Amino acid sequence: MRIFWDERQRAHRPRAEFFNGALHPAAESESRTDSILAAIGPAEAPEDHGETPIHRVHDVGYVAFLERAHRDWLAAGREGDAFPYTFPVVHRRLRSFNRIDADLGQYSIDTSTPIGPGTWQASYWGAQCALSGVEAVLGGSNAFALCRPPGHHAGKDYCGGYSYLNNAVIAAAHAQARGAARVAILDVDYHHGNGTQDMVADLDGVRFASLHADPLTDYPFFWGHADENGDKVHNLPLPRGTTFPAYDAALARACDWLAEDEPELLVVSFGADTFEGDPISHFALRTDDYPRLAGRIAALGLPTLVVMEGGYAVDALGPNVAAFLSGF
Ligand code: OKP
Ligand code: ZN
Repeated sequence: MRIFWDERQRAHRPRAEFFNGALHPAAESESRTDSILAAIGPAEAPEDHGETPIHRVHDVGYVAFLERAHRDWLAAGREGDAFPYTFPVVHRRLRSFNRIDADLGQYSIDTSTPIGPGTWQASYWGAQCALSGVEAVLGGSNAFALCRPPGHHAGKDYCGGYSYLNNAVIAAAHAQARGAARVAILDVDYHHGNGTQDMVADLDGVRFASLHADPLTDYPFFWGHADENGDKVHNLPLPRGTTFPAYDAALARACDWLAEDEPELLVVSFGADTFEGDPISHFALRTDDYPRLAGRIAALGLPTLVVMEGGYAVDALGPNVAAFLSGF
């Protein structure tokens, strides 16, 4: 398993996120990286594939916004991380403004995803890890892209859920550009990958299956329900409290559905926030469940890229990631 990580990803250091009527310390912290690196050993730096593979799936205006948002924020006389506060509610007219607060609302779905001075740099290099991971997989070795910040809540033209660039979708589209006709994306983070689901709608030959907490009870609420399922999307919402036997049964169904399409390559969005000790999540997987979980995915027998998504029990995060990767 080749491992990709870039030190420039450390530049994203969100201080706080807003929910339940208050600011809380950001759960998606830089210490997550140290826990993972300590457990899985040395990583390779990615190659720079530039912005072309990002523009293949993200809106040009959105990417330009990510690059300049924090400068505009400072120019408006603000300090700290940039946060949105007004959103273009469904059916309101989108237009271009010369106002950072309008841009933040237009390109965000929530108030958990602040933009700081290093957010673009970190997201860019995280995406490069995913792209180098694809190259490794096409070269015959499975790969793990230690993407931080995560990506699966980011859509074509929006950030959300601590995610700015959708690493899994950038990787899948790059694999297609390099010749893979059919690519499967399997999302095993605790939260539904709404951004991935939205973006996959625009990609012929890409299927998305996801196991996640029922959005009736958990973020992102407005996506991830079973009645969204169709030819390209297979959501398997699970109740809070889910333990490994029920999780594994749902995973078997997800894998069978992905295999039907005979994909040439698999991208796994892996979140360790399904862990019993996760501070913001409510499943009950244990560290020694992760090798078996990964074993079922590996049994698909596909060239596989794993991209990192969530996981917030920082001390257990490294051991959980190492346990998962050991199953391949
Ligand atoms: C990102 B990933 C916390 C409210 C904030 C945002 C969750 C983002 C999860 N109680 N919710 O999928 O791990
Ligand atoms: Zn998550």
